[in-house]
Amino acid sequence: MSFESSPYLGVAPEVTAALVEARPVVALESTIITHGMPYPRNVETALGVEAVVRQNGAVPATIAVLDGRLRVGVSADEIERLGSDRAPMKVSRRDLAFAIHSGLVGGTTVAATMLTAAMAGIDVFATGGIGGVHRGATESFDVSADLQELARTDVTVVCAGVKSILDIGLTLEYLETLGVPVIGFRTDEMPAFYTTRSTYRVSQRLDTTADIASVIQIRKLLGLAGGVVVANPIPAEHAMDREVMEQAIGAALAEAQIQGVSGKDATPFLLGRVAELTGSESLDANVELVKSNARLASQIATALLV
Ligand code: PSU
Ligand code: MN
Repeated sequence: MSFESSPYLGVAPEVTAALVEARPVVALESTIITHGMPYPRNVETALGVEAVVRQNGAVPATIAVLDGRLRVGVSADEIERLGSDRAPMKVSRRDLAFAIHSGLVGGTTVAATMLTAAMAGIDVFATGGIGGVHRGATESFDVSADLQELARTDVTVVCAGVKSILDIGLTLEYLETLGVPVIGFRTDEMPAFYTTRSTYRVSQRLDTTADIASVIQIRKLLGLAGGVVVANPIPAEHAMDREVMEQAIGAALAEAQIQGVSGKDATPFLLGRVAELTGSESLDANVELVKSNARLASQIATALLV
């Protein structure tokens, strides 16, 4: 763990100062900016999420690849660059070195953001939804690298569960196999991103950020490698109708199959089609849940320092 920069890793001075002084820092991903939302809503959202982190007493560290460097903490102008680039790269663990080498603009996935956060010494990370086991994975083998990263990298990821473009049940089984706890914040049920419920159970429910921080600390003291998922349901007033979502997801999955979309393109394609089919309501919901996760992550980062 280093708070310092190197030729390939650039940690913003504000982030370094917070880490050195043991003040709370929250990492934020950038695939959501480059591949997860349309311009300019992606940029507005990324800036808004950083503001939420600050309002909750923590320092935001948006992670991305820019100009041949892995960056921890970027400027508003750089968020604009990420959000408006015409051909950004989606950067997961396997792509990191190439993305730095190529000089391309890269949005880091949950996996790449986690491992970069760990390099910089950041313990808590907020996002919308993590990747998981895709529906039909028994044939396609499409399992997000996010899950393996959770198995090996000691970062807590606050999310709104997993989208039901994925197989939620298989994703939870896979995380159980890897030894990754999925903590439901004030819920017994795994949230499904746009909806608060999924019928699948989380591994444990905790109702306070102090309890969550305690579990994270105990894991650390025991030397248990790997991350923790905190599943924070979308605020009820922003939740979507389950039937409407399931229909859109069914249609998007059918189109992906007809068009032969696979590999790293699968998730952005499905997210894009679902957003188009459900219109601005789903985009609004997405923005709100990310902000809610940023708030909770800031509170957990603060509780970890008490
Ligand atoms: N789920 C969302 N929005 C997203 C992603 C997932 O609701 O933007 C992004 C995240 O960056 C996640 C990545 O890490 O997609 C997973 O991609 P893949 O399934 O190819 O691993
Ligand atoms: Mn995949």
